Formats: sequence, C-alpha cells, structure tokens
Amino acid sequence: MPQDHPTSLGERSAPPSAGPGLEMEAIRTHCKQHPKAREWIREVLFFDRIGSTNRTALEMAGMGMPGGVAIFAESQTAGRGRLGRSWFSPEWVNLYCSLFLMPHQPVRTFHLFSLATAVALVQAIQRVAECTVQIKWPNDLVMGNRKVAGILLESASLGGQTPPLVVGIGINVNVDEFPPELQPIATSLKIAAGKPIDRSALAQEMLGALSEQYDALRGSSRHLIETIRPACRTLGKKVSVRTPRNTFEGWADDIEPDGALRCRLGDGSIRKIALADILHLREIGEDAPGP
Ligand code: BT5
Repeated sequence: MPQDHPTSLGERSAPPSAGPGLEMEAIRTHCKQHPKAREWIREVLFFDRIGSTNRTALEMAGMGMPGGVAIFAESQTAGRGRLGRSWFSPEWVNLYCSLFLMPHQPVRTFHLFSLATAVALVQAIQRVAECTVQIKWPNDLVMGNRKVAGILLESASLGGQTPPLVVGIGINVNVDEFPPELQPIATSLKIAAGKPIDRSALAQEMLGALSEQYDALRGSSRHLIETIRPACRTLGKKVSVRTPRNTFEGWADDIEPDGALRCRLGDGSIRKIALADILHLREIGEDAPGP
C-alpha cells in the first residue's frame, strides 16, 4: 500500500504555527449545499501530507473507486506539473487539490476541462482574493509575468471502460517565499493582495465555480470559449510554440471551439495547436499588429 493510501484519509495532525488548516467541515458542507457541486463532488478528502494529490486520485481510479472525489492536501512531497516537471508545494499555506471525475462525456472533450478549470479559478480568485488573474493558455494562471496557479489534467486507461479524469490544481495562496529558481517567475495571492487570503473560503468558492463550469460543458463549448477570451492573456500576443512535431512563432489569434489555439504565422497561414499537443508556449511580448 502506498504511504498516502486513501484509507488514511481524514487523519490530520494539529496545524503548526504556519497558519490554520483547511476547514474540512465547512468545505464539505458547502459542497453538499451547492446545487452543482453536490452533483459533481460526492466526497471531499483531506490529507496533511501526500506525495501528489493527482497520483492518489489516479490510484483511486485504478482501484475501481467511483469518481466524484475532491482530494485536498496541506503539503505535497512529490507535487507534479506537466511533462515530468515538479510543483513546489510548501505546507499549510497553499491549495493543492485534485478532482477525480468520471465525466459522462466523450474523451475527446476532456481537454476542455483544463480551460473550464482555468475560468473557474479566475472567478473564484476574483471573488475571494479580489485579485485579477489572467489565463496563459492552456494551463497557467498568471499575475503580470508571474505564475500563481497551475492545472494538470491526467487520465488512465481502465481497459475498455470510460477513462477517469483527474484535474489537479495548485494555487499559491499565502506562500511568502519561493526557491531561487522560482523567484523570478512565481507569485502568490498574498503577495499580490498584500494580505493573507482565506484558503478555506477560496477552496469553497473554487469547488462551486468548477462544478458550474464543468456542468456547462455538457452543452456546447461556446459559452466557455466566450468567457475565456477576455481572461486569456495569450490572445493578441506573439508566441513561440513547441509541439511534438515542430517549433514555430506566430500571433495567437483566437481559441477554437475545441480549445485549440489558432495562430497566424508570418506568411499569413493559420496553424491550430491542439490542447493535447502543446509542449511549451512562450509569449514573446509584442501586441499583434493591426489587420
Ligand atoms: C503545472 O505544470 O502548472 C501544473 C501544476 C499542477 C499542480 C497541482 S498541485 C495538486 C495536483 N497534484 C499534483 O501533483 N499536481 C497538481 P507545468 O505547466 O508543467 O508547470 C510546472 C513549472 O512551473 C515548473 O517547471 C516550475 O518552473 C514552475 N513551478 C513549479 N512550482 C511552482 C509554483 N508553486 N508556483 C509557480 N510556478 C511553479
């Protein structure tokens, strides 16, 4: 059994002086009472320390457990980002959460959950921290040029059954300091707002907003794409894009109904980058020239 097997769930030590722990009952109650959250999340689990909330969520899926679970941890020892990168996860100050879902939607639409998550986080952060964050397509939330949150979608093959979807969310809420390599590129809501942010309130708002956005995905993606456009910092920027096949530069023009980024190249041709294909996107930082 892995050390952070779900049977140990709910056992938490008293929080240290770093700050109060997440208010488990308040978050669970909010989920039960929220009209959409109670459809999407039937159980909320808490750990003091875990390897990776995403890893545990995938293990639960692999064991055949039913989806609809939100897993929170106060710290992660092996928090992960995309493509084998790591996620800095200091204890008791931030939010680390994974949702283990079994969406009754075609697998090809799973990537839209990444954009829906980004929109929900923008809304929740705006409401609780009163800070404006922007989306850097496809999975970063930024303030200025600094990253404040990241999203990691993972899935697994369960032999013929509908695959599970794990949505991992890391938000730098009240962390004051970063390791040297992150100092130039990361920030937290507390640093931006100049005051500590109520993590439990943010967790509640986040679960409600996520459920509403996921619910809206059952219809068309039109509303999601319309919502994301004004919040997406990448649009209108010159970008350098790396995919498994090539690297190129172009202007980020728009987001397609399937979530792909539409880029206009120097020769006027259009290239669409699917959410599944993006390895790296760097904004070159010029505004798009007029038509
Ligand atoms: C992401 O990856 O941005 C997705 C991060 C998802 C983290 C959550 S926490 C809960 C759940 N459980 C997990 O194990 N993971 C998820 P990516 O786009 O690959 O960005 C990773 C890069 O961001 C790293 O290579 C660093 O440069 C930078 N980074 C690492 N930790 C950071 C932090 N706390 N804040 C800002 N930037 C960070």
